[in-house]
Amino acid sequence: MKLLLFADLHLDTRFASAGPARRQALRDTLGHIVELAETESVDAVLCAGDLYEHDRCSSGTASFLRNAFDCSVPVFLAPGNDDWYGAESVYQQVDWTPNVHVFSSGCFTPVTLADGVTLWGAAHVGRGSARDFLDGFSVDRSGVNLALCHGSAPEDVATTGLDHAFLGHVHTPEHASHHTFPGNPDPLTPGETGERGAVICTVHDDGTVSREVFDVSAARSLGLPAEKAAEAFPLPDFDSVAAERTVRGQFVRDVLADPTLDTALRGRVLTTGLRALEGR
Ligand SMILES: [Mn+2]
Repeated sequence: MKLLLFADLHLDTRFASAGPARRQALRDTLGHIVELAETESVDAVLCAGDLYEHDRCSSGTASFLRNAFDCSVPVFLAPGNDDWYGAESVYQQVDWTPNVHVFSSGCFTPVTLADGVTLWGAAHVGRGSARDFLDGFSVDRSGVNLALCHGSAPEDVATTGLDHAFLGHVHTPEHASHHTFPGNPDPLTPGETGERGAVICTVHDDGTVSREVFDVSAARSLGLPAEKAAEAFPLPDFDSVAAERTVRGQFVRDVLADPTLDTALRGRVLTTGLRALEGR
């Protein structure tokens, strides 16, 4: 069985420069992902959350997503902390085509992908930081058991009986024997390294997974390759700002000391916050 995994696209996110073009590129990247799924005849597309940003969502995003996923492949969406599932969420506003399944429970819910292959999906159902869906979970059936969710401590997979967890939230790609973080497919912050993109995961009968990464980034065609991306997001020297006895110095100290932020998120919080506190 072949599954196309992606996560952390962050449609409608804010960029320091070239925002409209880059937000359009994020949409085009999703187009590339769906095209790849159809060309490669995968059995399903999996999105491990942060598909869009609820707080910045533009009015056209709901209809864009409906049309983007109106395709010949089953699509499974697991809402994350930035695109949490709720009454006012895009996930509930969209009249999805029948091939799209949105996980809407805060606990793992099973879906049969094929005979003997179960996909367990869960959703963030409110505002808040990533939670560990794997903690305390255990599968109740034989066959191949796969999970799809945003966040969670991947070392917990070992105690669940799952064969593999497809995860989002950590933007740096990580391909381990029992879990995969695909990373964000289109650049969001400077200095992003690793082989990132859409990951075609072949699930074997014994539950093992082999992976191939495909570059689906539309932003690269904007002439913003990795080296230039750093110029597009000029970053201040955080340590020197942290030494300042200013409002922004205190802000940087607090963010650097926050253990709940991963490197990618910390970079984004600092960049966005410093822009808002310019001169203070
Ligand atoms: Mn994310």
